[in-house]
Amino acid sequence: MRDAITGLIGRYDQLGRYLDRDALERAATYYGESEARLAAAALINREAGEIVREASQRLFAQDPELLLPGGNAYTTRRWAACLRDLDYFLRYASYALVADDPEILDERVLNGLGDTYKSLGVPTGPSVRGISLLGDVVIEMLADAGLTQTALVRVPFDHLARGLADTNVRAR
Ligand code: CYC
Repeated sequence: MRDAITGLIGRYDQLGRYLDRDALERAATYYGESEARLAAAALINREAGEIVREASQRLFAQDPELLLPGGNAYTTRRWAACLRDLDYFLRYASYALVADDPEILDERVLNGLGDTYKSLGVPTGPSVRGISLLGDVVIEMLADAGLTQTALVRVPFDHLARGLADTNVRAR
């Protein structure tokens, strides 16, 4: 597991170079964003249950057939697996948010997920929408709390959504 700073220093160490102006600007940006990143992580920690509930309700309102016989979230077991998956996505997004590094999302979440979903018939489109809705809900809650620096909050959700959409394209 890596964060923006260990990644940056590691790259300079490999090159045997001092931290130059680019490196220090990158570090300054990361430290300058720290308050916004921590506020988002704190909100996610506090409201995780509500965020997952709200995102799933929006998803099922958009795609009601998911919950009907033949839908992938039909039966309580699969509905619960879907909420659990959303919870995984949210938790790992919060790690990546604090670290400002997507590596953890690739390693712990995305690797193999496309294949798993494919073999279980979990539909990619609605899963990608669910991830995106998690991001929407987090950003709305942050905005309601008066926090405006929310663009960076989208990044890990977009990374997960794009990664899942891409693995599915490649798997075909
Ligand atoms: C199942 N989701 C699974 C499974 C895995 C994951 C491994 C198969 C094993 C199981 O059921 O537990 C996902 N596991 C993960 C992830 C991690 C992990 C991401 C990283 C930490 O360890 N179905 C829908 C919705 C969507 C959904 C669109 C919710 C957004 O229609 C999810 N995932 C879903 C469902 C299953 C599942 C319904 C059960 C499928 C089945 O058993 O038939």
